[in-house]
Amino acid sequence: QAQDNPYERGPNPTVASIEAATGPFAVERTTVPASVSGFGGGTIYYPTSTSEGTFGAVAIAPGFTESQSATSWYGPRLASQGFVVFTIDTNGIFDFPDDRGRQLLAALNHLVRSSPVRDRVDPDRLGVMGHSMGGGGALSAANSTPALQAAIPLTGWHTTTNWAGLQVPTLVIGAENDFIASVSGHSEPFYESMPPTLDKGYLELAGASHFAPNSSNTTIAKYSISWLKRFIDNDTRYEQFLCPAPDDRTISEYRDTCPHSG
Ligand code: 9J3
Repeated sequence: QAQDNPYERGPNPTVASIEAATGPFAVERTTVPASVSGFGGGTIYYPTSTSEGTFGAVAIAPGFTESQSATSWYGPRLASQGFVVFTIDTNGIFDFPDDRGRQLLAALNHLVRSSPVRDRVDPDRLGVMGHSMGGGGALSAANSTPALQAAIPLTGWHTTTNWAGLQVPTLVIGAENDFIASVSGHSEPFYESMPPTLDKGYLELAGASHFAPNSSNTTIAKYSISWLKRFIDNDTRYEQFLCPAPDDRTISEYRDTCPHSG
């Protein structure tokens, strides 16, 4: 049977495949030096295969005082599912969210124009993620750049709570026991402020702290993979994991706009 979605990559997904520590693609990495302009360098994780064409890509920013090591686990985890993943360092570890957002966009620009893997990336299928102030940066980048295909703030922190202009499909991931970026002060108002017509989700990690996104987490991985696949790759094979809303015991609350339209 002919595949009618040109962006679909990899075999048909299962719960086991999105929960797995690694996906079907072998992954290599390359280092981008801090001397690059616009952001602080980073590490690009990419599928070695060139037989399926280009891949979508996502840039990931760390939080306040953090380096790329805080987000390293996303590299192999997401790239092995069929994405080019760029975990970045920011120019300064104290940079605020909007600055981190501009740096995420600079990183994506570098990725598709100048990086050694530029020929492997589809420049029209890009997304942003980030932890805490890096998650605030992901929101900021998505707000300024509607051509992005997906955003995932991870226990995001931003002084702006009104994202009514956002047009990028966004999965807001918060943590129930986050006392640094409380869900009541950050993730929940972020989600609620976004247009009701937007493809958006709110996933609250049960019993988790602000720093849950900094180490391997199967709940974060399986729904981030599903969101990126669904909106960067237009891969409706993953809609089954997002709609109807997930009811994992590791999720204290999920809000959605199912069924997705984009
Ligand atoms: O990136 C973050 O962890 C932001 C939380 C924070 O400490 O903000 C205080 C200014």
